[in-house]
Amino acid sequence: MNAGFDQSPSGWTLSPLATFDASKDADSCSGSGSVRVTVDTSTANFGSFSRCATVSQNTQYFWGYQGMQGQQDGLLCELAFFAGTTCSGNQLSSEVLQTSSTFVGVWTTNSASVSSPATAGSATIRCQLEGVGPGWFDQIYLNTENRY
Ligand SMILES: [Ca+2]
Repeated sequence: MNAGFDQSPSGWTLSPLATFDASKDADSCSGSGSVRVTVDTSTANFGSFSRCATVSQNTQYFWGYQGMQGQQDGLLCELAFFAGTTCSGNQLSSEVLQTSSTFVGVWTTNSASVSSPATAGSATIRCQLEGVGPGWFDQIYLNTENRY
């Protein structure tokens, strides 16, 4: 699912304040990159991006991301499950992974596991800046194995 933003943010939907950044990569991998998010303080719009993935019902999933914050206050990603395969309609459940690190300018990992609801068919991962920023995201995954 292009978890590492190799060459581009292909497969992800980016808001106007989220851009592909070829100069920053969580694994210092040339040819890869990350997504940079900023905030418009005059409108309080925060950069975000998301994608929809199909999921199985009643299944344990591992998910997470690597994030780097330009200032404290951070980053977050939200995982939300839906019935059907198009990530539409009412959310069945959701959970949020916020950066807990106070480190600035270094990549840190946030991960969790969750069981999909009995009627789940799809899930969105949506990530956004929640502070002054800027922030970067890389290696965003949702897997049945604990890896990206
Ligand atoms: Ca990358």
